[in-house]
Amino acid sequence: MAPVCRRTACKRGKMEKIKSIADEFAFRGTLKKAEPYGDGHINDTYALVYENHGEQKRYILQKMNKSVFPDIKTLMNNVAAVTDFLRKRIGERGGNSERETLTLIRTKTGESYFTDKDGECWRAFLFIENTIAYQTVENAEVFEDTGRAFGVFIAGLADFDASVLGEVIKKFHDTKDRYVKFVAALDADKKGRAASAAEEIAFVKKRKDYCGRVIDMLERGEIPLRVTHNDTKLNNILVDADTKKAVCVIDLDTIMPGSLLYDFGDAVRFGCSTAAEDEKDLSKVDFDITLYEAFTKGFLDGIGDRITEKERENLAFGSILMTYECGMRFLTDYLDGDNYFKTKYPEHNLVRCRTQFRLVERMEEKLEEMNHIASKYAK
Ligand code: ADP
Ligand code: GN1
Ligand code: MG
Repeated sequence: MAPVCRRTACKRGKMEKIKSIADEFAFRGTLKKAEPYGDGHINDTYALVYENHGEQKRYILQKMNKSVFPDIKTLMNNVAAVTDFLRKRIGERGGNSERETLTLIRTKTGESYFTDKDGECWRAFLFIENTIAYQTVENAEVFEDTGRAFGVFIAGLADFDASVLGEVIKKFHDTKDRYVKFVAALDADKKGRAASAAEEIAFVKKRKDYCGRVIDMLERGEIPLRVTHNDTKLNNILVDADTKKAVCVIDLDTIMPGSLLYDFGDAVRFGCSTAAEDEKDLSKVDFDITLYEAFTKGFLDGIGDRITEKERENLAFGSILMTYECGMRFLTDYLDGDNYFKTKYPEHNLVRCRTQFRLVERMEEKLEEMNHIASKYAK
């Protein structure tokens, strides 16, 4: 008998498990294929192919990350409430609700998720076909349209009743709290990694005063608390493969009350970089102001008069803050031993942190120009 390599056996075992989990959901037809899918840092995502009366249909199956989201019930209530709301809205304007928002596939017993015998939680969605989740911006027009879609998305949620949403991750974009967690990880230095990140640690400390600026404006009521997505990176929006128009905002796990500056800033953080989030060669990492202008133009067009003047004035700083915060989160996770973000090698989080801080520096240099762009496209 040919020897079975351990890795292959392990993969096969995992796929057997996926098949048995898939069997719990109300998919139509026979499962033909299941494979890992996408580039998310948090959940384990699989694409499933089912055959029904000779026709193939794909679905997304996800194992949710329970250490990131300890309260899966609240998380799934949020996802169901938001997708129900969006589905109605899309229907009212004659859109295609199976394409323009996520559609949950329930379990055979009608639940929104399934808990397996190990306590892991799974959910499923219709696969939104003929779309692309970009890892880097293809061109300015596509990014402008992404900005418009995020603007429309936030404006559309303005009428959603925030009181039905639970706070799935407490203090998610509370940068002051992120700083406290960073200091705790640094003090503990569990893995003895602080010495290898001295420059990055100094970078965070030097900019400590950034941490309170947005959260304090929210607390003082100077900018509104809204229902926001909170994780608006480019691969969380699906773009039509033919028309290159934004189709659907996905990854709704972190929908919670927050600031519009978080959503704008996080999209800029990821999309305006000239390199990947984990590029090792920092000479390739720069902030593309042309892309920033395109995104800002689209976003302000999409959100229309729903944005306040104070928010608009702070769009550029919001971009710096979200990039600083994300870098600080990668650094904290590096110091803590990589417990949060998925990593492929031991310095992965440190490498990611470095790209973020390079972007922060470049944005700081261009702050005035960025502010000018926001006022240029004011409605
Ligand atoms: P994570 O929280 O790990 O980022 P996501 O929900 O963003 O998980 O899913 C990971 C990736 O899977 C996305 O970036 C996208 O490429 C793909 N994906 C997720 N849901 C769908 C869907 N309904 N249709 C098509 N692709 C999807
Ligand atoms: C995570 O889930 P994903 O990969 O879309 C993270 C974001 C970070 C991002 C950095 C729930 O996003 O907050 O900005 O990685 N999501 C969560 O790439 O922590
Ligand atoms: Mg995602």
